[in-house]
Amino acid sequence: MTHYRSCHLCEAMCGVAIETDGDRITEVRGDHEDPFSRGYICPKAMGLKDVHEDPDRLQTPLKRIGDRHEPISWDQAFEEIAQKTLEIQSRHGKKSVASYSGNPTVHSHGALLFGQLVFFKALHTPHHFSATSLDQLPQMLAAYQLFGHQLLLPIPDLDRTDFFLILGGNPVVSNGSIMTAPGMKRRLEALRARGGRLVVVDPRRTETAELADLHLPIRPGADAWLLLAMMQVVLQEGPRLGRLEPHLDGLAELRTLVSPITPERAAAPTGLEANAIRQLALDFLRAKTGVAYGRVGLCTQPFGSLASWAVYALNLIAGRLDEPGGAMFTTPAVDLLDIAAKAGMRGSFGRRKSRVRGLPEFGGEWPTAVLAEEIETPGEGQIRALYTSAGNPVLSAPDGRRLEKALASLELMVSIDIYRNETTRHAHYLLPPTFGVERDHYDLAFNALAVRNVAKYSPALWPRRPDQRHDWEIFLGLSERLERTALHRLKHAALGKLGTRGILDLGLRAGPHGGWTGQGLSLKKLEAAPHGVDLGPLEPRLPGRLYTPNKRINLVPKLYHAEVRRLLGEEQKVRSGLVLIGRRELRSNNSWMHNSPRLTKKVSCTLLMHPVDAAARGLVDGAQVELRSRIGVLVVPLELSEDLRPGVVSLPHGFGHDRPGIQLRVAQAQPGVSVNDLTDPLLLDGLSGTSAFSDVPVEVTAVATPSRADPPQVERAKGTPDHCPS
Ligand SMILES: Nc1nc2c(c(=O)[nH]1)N[C@H]1C(S)=C(S)[C@@H](COP(=O)(O)OP(=O)(O)OC[C@H]3O[C@@H](n4cnc5c(=O)[nH]c(N)nc54)[C@H](O)[C@@H]3O)O[C@H]1N2
Ligand SMILES: Nc1nc2c(c(=O)[nH]1)N[C@H]1C(S)=C(S)[C@@H](COP(=O)(O)OP(=O)(O)OC[C@H]3O[C@@H](n4cnc5c(=O)[nH]c(N)nc54)[C@H](O)[C@@H]3O)O[C@H]1N2
Ligand code: SF4
Ligand SMILES: [Mo]
Repeated sequence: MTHYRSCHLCEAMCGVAIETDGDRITEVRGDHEDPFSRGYICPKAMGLKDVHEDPDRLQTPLKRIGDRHEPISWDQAFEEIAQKTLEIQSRHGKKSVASYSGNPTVHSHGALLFGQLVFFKALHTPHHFSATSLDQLPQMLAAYQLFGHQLLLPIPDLDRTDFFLILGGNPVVSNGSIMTAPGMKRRLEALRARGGRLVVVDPRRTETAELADLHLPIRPGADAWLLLAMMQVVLQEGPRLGRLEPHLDGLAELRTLVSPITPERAAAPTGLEANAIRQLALDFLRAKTGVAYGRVGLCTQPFGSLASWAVYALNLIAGRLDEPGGAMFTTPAVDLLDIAAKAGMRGSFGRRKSRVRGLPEFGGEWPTAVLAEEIETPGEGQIRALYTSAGNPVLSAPDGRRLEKALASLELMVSIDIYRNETTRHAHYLLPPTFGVERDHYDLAFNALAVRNVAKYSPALWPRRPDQRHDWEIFLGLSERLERTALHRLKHAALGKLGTRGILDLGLRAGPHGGWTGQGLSLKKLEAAPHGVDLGPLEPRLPGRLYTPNKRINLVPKLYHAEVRRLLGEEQKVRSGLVLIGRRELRSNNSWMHNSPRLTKKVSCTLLMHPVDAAARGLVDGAQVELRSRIGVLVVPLELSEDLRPGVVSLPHGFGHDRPGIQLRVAQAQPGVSVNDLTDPLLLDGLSGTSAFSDVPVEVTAVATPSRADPPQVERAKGTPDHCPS
């Protein structure tokens, strides 16, 4: 039987055709009739089959007894967990409970709707954490500050642009992020074929940089310098405010702010030539259409918020915002951000400070960098119970070893996850939901971040077995037992009856393409279009789409003034020695797709280093080396590469499957090391508290007795973990 759906493994939303025989998947291929992806898939699509059929995937709720996990029923699990949670809250207060949501949450409409909107409310705690503060928070903060809504993110109009400037993103490998566009390589090649230019700013000559007309190997962490200097050139040359001019404030302030930051001045910190910076700014300004776009490498650095704001501001003053071929806003079939705004949730920043370190709240969350200390530090509000859902913070958050110890000290840990991995092995209760293909699917988030307005509903391949639960049913089951008043019972019963399908139908009908009569988009209409529907190119949406109270854009919100001063204050910072950056691999997905033999065959966890740096240290290709930061030491194989900027080394994240007690046999056989055993919870984007995984100071030395057979090792660094090196 053939099933058509969207692959939910990354943001690209490729249409897949899946052949099944009983409960087995026999084939996964690209769906040529999907109007958006037109048959494209990447090698990872086979992960849909491999994860579904993985014998290590958990199938039943588990309870920890001693150091073993034993199967229990869903009812027993829900009852016991709720009872223990309420008991801990009655002893230590509501705030003693916390949640952590990982990346796949965003790929499940059920988890998004019932996790955030139902379950979090039932927990009655202000302590929430997520992968946002390890990722795109600086972009959300900039959107909140400039456009009045943390989810109103501008998307590159990739298929119509003539000049695409990418900073800190590698879409050829990541398949695009905050830029949903299946078949990224094809689209970038099409850009060049129509005479457009692609420029990539990245300390490594990445797979995307390979395709570019120009690659600028910037020094890690210096993008704010580059972008501010580009703005200085644009303002000197004469900004193009275009259609948005009557709605903009703050141009004079921006001029004052960036006027001292000339290309000549930015040359030293960026490691780029002044002429190259000036020329880039002029080319960007003069191109027929153009867009600047920043992603993970731009966000997760010490000035990530400043750089993310600067990308948006540069687009604004070059006339690139809200224009075809520029950075545009989507008109999604389910307009989640508008629904959120109507419910009073446009975002928030700094309303509260974290208990131990005083980092700012964002959108009701704390930076994940403070999770370990909030568990470890006694006092009112100390976290004693933690729910994790679709996350693996032991491998994805800074100083995973410390977090691991903290997790082991919790009174209650509950994990909703399909695997027992480095994080969930610590759980007292492990609740495995159905996996992607076993549930229906609608991309609430990525349809709203796509380079065209599209919509597609994917039915489940099979009805779930009676002993399985979807994510949303787990959240509802727990909520029902946490809140038992008559009113809550009514609410839960109504939501349960509606289910994700009912809510989705309401969202589609209420959305900009929907309707309550037969005319507009509804679930029924989407079900009748199994390959998905195309709702047209992105269209100018401003000023109507703005959520700022005065419906205007302030080019330089106050927060960023202080950041520019901080940047200038660090101008003379001595930059010597090696710094570490990350990377992603095509056949990998953060920490959780390393249990597929077919995908892991071509994935390797090596430290990339420029031959010049290796020669200076007497190191050779393939040698085992010690990689050391303030936080710890890892032993990893070295891979020499001229693609790296000298002075920079690169290690991918998501590995380190050598921890005991996990159930991931393929991954364990090829464990690699976890870069986050080295990254530092004190190294942050100074404004938002996002972890700065880029620009981490490290040393690399030969291992005393080098041997390829050496297992990866970690030892704790000496010194005080609570003291920042700089
Ligand atoms: N050093 C360094 N660290 C990084 C990054 C980096 O570039 N460098 N990148 C950061 C980024 S961008 C991100 S997004 C984070 C990711 O950080 P996390 O979200 O914490 O980690 P993931 O590895 O994505 O883990 C996803 C988990 O979800 C589970 N899972 C998969 N599908 C489902 C499902 O349908 N339901 C449920 N309940 N569980 C499911 C998997 O088994 C896995 O345990 O890592 C961050 N960490
Ligand atoms: N195959 C695969 N695809 C994925 C994932 C995966 O793990 N594997 N993860 C998914 C997730 S959760 C996300 S968020 C997206 C991420 O999507 P992208 O952001 O496109 O992916 P990255 O490979 O993290 O790209 C970050 C780039 O920033 C560069 N960089 C590092 N430091 C700096 C710096 O200081 N300045 C500049 N200019 N560049 C810098 C790195 O060298 C790297 O090339 O990918 C998603 N897709
Ligand atoms: S690019 Fe992403 S959505 Fe497309 S097949 Fe690969 S993993 Fe799936
Ligand atoms: Mo991410």
